[in-house]
Amino acid sequence: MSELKSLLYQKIEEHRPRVANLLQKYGDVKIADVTVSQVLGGMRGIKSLVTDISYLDPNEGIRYRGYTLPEVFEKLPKAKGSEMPYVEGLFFLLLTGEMPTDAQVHEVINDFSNRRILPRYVYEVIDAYPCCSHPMSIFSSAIMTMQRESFFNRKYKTGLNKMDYWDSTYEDALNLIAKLPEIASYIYAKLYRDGKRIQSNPALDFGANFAHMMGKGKPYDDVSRMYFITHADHEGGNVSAHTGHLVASSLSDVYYSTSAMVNGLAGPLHGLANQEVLRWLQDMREKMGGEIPTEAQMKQFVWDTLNSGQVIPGYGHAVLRKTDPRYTIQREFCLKNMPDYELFKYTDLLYKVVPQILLDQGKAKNPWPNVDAQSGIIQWYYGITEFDFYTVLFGVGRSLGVLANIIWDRALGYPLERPKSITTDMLEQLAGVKK
Ligand code: HAX
Repeated sequence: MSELKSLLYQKIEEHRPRVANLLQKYGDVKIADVTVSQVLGGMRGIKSLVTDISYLDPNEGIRYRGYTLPEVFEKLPKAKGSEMPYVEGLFFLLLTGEMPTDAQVHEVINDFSNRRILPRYVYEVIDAYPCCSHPMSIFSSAIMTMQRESFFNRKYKTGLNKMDYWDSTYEDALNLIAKLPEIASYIYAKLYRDGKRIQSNPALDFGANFAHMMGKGKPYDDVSRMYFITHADHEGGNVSAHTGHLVASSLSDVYYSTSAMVNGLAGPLHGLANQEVLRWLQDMREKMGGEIPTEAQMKQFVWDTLNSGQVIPGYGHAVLRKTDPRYTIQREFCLKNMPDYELFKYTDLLYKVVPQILLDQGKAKNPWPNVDAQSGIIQWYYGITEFDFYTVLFGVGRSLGVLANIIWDRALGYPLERPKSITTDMLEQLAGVKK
């Protein structure tokens, strides 16, 4: 058994009694009341999910296993000559809660490498898609196609003990994660590079191999590592993480759950916002004829967007109430690597003007930028200008967190998710509007 799996097993054994104790002795303890506006308002702030993998503080931003993002980037092992940590190290941290050693990370790198080969039929499914399809729909289908490989399903049919669900789910999850860079880069090759596939290199880690298959050298390997790590997890309630958890709660396998997660990510209020930012910026760039806008012109452009009833993509958040640290990490990368880049100047100017405009408009609860305000600029700078593809990158990263969560869901025996709905009549009665 790998060190990762045996350490995980030990952690699961330690954790199970905590959940059992809570349920047996403290099951009736009240956590909070729920208001009408929460029920009608997308369940904002209702504490009804548990995950130990990450926690989102509205003012501080995300912590992975208790570590802030800057700490994660500082403490995780890095390849020689790289500024960004190995993605495999992050997965180790998410699963076990422990910072891995270099040797532990290399064991995961080898493990992923051994699981990376895609069945031929996945390429055929990708090839069969009509040319104008969105990369996210192809990504979702490619994952779905592999459902027949599910180890968990095969074991379940033979009469699997509930305590052992996590083991085959772990195998499925690692098999899937290891294949995602291959799937994503082939979708890119198929849609935008005449289908010219670059074979993976088994000697490379997750980030470097993805860069290699995208036809990019350094520093795109670090860009990929940074991208996958910053997008990996954002606690349990966001649409993608929640969808993955929800679908898996019916004991659907990780292929069904991850494909569903990807579908949730593909909406413009969630992961697709990264492509919307670029679409919006390119529109502005066209109007400016290549000139950098003045502050006044930028303000006008932002107001025009708001006045036409659209949202400013990349700004606002359902939980965060400050600048997203995922934005800050990427902004610092830009300041270091592309301070004079035209599009970076656009985003920098937006950072200056948008928050005050959103405050003046008085609607958005959070006027600050989120992860998507900055990420596409970096991709564009390194030659990935097909912005429809950006959410696929998000999906590869988000799979790390979602799958780590699903393994733990199985380990702790979390039940089928089934909240209660009520009618508008009942709400009116509860509010005292109707007798
Ligand atoms: N531009 C314009 N208006 C905005 C806004 C923005 N960026 N953010 C919020 N608002 C508006 C809302 O549309 C809402 O208007 P109505 O009352 O007319 O419906 C009002 O302000 C209150 O919304 P809120 O409570 O502040 O925000 P929500 O929790 O409802 O929504 C969203 C959070 C992220 C969906 C929202 O801020 C938004 O649409 N942002 C732009 C799209 C975006 O960047 N999405 C990515 C978010 C991060 C993420 O998940 N990445 O994957």
